[in-house]
Amino acid sequence: MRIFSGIQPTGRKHLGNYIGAIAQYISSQERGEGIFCIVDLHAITVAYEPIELRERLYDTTAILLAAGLDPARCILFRQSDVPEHTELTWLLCGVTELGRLQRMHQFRDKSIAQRELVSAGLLVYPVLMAADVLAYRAHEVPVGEDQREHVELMRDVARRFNARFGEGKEILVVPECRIPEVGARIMDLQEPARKMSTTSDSPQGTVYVLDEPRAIEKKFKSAVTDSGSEVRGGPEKEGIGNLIEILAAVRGSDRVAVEAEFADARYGEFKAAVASAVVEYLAPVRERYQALRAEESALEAILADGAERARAIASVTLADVRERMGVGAARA
Ligand code: AQP
Repeated sequence: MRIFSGIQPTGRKHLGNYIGAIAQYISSQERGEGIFCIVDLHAITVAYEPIELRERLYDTTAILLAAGLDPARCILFRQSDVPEHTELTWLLCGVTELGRLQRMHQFRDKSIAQRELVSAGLLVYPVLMAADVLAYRAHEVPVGEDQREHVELMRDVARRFNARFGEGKEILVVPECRIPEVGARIMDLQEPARKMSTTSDSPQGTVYVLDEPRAIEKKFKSAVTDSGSEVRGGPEKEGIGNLIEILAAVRGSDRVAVEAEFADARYGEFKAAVASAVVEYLAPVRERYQALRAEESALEAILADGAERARAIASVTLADVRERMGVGAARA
């Protein structure tokens, strides 16, 4: 089984990214052939600084390695090192419905948030994401809940391509979305109705993977809850429900077990337990990160090797797609 996922080089990865996506990447190395891509071309669809982009790319690479991605057991590479992604994007634009792109939640939300330019790249973003996955004929895409709509779109693009050009064959694999049962949508600690997010302006509501233990404890201590006192989820209890979800995810257990364990606890005691579990969960990553991040040439070598191996796979798909679409000279 081939597993593919992409992650943006935003550097400051948060607990939502970690639980929803990165933890799944690590465990998928046991289940199949993992291919993981740091998507710098996606990052340029919103306002950004070129110098920072390179720095954040190394930060993200070091976080993934510190979390446990092993280049000997998976492929880890930088999207822009494999030009097949951009060529396939253009080819797939021919089987992608414009109206669907305009209705995508992420496009609508992010285009409203842009102060200067709403780029065409923001609109075409989901086609690039489809190309990322379809180029590898991946079977599974581990992501958080917010990416479900994008995976649905890429499934439709693959189906449409196969119907139009496949002559009865599945030229592009229709991938399955893999969303974790617990922790698929971690919410902001200060605004529990909103997902924890890189671009939200909520530093106290966002727990970063590289936060110091004291900062993590402080954020959980000030997490917004409700006027009640019972540790259980449900309507009007989004804040506590989110903390229950976080504790269940980092312990690898479930919400029911957490609620049962803390049935008699006060909110303060429960928040402290969640904070200490998260500190323990992230500590090994933060400790390994510093040494890995210091060696940029070693990170480059890992990415270059990954790109070469990725390209060997993607170029085969591209040749098939070009052939089927009648683009370029016919194959001998
Ligand atoms: N709150 C979340 N809970 C669970 N999973 C999440 N993901 C993101 N937020 C949550 C998952 O993380 C993976 C990487 O996402 P990305 O490449 O989009 O990285 P990002 O831009 O740094 O993350 P954000 O916070 O999603 O960014 P914005 O601010 O743009 O909203 C994906 O698999 C995603 O599902």
